[in-house]
Amino acid sequence: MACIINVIALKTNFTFEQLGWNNHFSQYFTPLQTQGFEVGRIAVENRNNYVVLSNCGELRGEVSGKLQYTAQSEAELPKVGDWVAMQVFDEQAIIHEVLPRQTKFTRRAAGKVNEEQVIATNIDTLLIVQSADQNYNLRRLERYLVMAYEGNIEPVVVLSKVDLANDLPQKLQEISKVAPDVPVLMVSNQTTDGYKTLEDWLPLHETIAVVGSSGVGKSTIINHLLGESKQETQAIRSKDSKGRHTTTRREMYITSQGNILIDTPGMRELQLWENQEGLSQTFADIEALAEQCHFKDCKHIAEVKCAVLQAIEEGTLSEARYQSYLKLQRETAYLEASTDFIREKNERFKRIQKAYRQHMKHHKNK
Ligand SMILES: Nc1nc2c(ncn2[C@@H]2O[C@H](COP(=O)(O)OP(=O)(O)OP(=O)(O)O)[C@@H](O)[C@H]2O)c(=O)[nH]1
Ligand SMILES: [Mg+2]
Ligand SMILES: [Zn+2]
Repeated sequence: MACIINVIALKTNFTFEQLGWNNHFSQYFTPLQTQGFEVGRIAVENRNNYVVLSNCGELRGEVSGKLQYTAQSEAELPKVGDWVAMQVFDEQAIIHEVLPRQTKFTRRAAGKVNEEQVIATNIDTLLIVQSADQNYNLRRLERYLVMAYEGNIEPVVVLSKVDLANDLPQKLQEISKVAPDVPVLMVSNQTTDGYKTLEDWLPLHETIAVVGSSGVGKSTIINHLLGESKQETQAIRSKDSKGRHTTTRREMYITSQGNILIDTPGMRELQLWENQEGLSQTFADIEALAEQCHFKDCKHIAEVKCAVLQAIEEGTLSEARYQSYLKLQRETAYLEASTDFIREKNERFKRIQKAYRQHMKHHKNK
């Protein structure tokens, strides 16, 4: 059944282009369209199903048996932000394929060394929210920056709860050192300071994912932008919310102006899932220094004529930032090594299986 309406029949009247559709996706979708598939964008991922925005309105979606079976890993299944090819039956969508992602925000699955967890996809801008009170943490900010750059996503820092901060200028200065080329916005959901700047800044029809620790005010900001309390925030559940996450799932919202916002639950573990790229961009200052080291393979630990160590000594590079760089580098190296290890193990297993099957076949034929 093809749907005739040509705008997403949500409460909004936006076209696919206004919801982030572009040539990249249409190039992959055209052949699928000739086979009779519809296109949709994943707005919510529940445990066993999805909410999909489509020409036919808001649909409940499920993954086809084939996609379930052929997906190489959990990360390849549909995630919030994905554009998908699907078949539509009444209010139901069967999702057959995830169109290649343009960007993705991803981390190492909590507690699992070798599993990628895709948080959301096809994001243009990552709003990294840190509250100006006790949650403020430059090392965590660095981690988010690495993840943004790694996923090809433009980062923006939002300092929230500025009503609770007493040393704002100092914090801004510290942030500008850690993220020199990244815009910093400041808001207070209490006094509404900074709301106007945030609204003016928000790019239209781009997908913006809002990330940050639990309780920093992500949902409160989104509620304000939506002009209604669509999202539960901690204040509403204050009786039972001791240390708990209020937002429990990732969800895409469209404001009446056409801003596409993805709310995410606060993340406690931020393990990297990446290679060198995001790290180099985040620590461009250290990498630039490293080029001036005397030894080409300088590890910047105890070498003579090391430009990095010299910068620390002279006070132009902070010891904490340097330690953070080393730590994230170790984490990346460890991940690379263990991924290789698992891959090798899987291949060995497959070889053994194959040999066994051949052996059995040979045996039978005898
Ligand atoms: N003083 C002050 N409180 C705020 C501000 N923004 C949010 N809060 C309060 O902080 C608490 C947490 O806000 P939420 O919006 O639920 O935080 P969240 O980041 O969505 O948290 P999770 O969903 O758990 O990840 C609520 O009680 C808010 O009222 C602010 O700018 N100033
Ligand atoms: Mg929330
Ligand atoms: Zn060095």
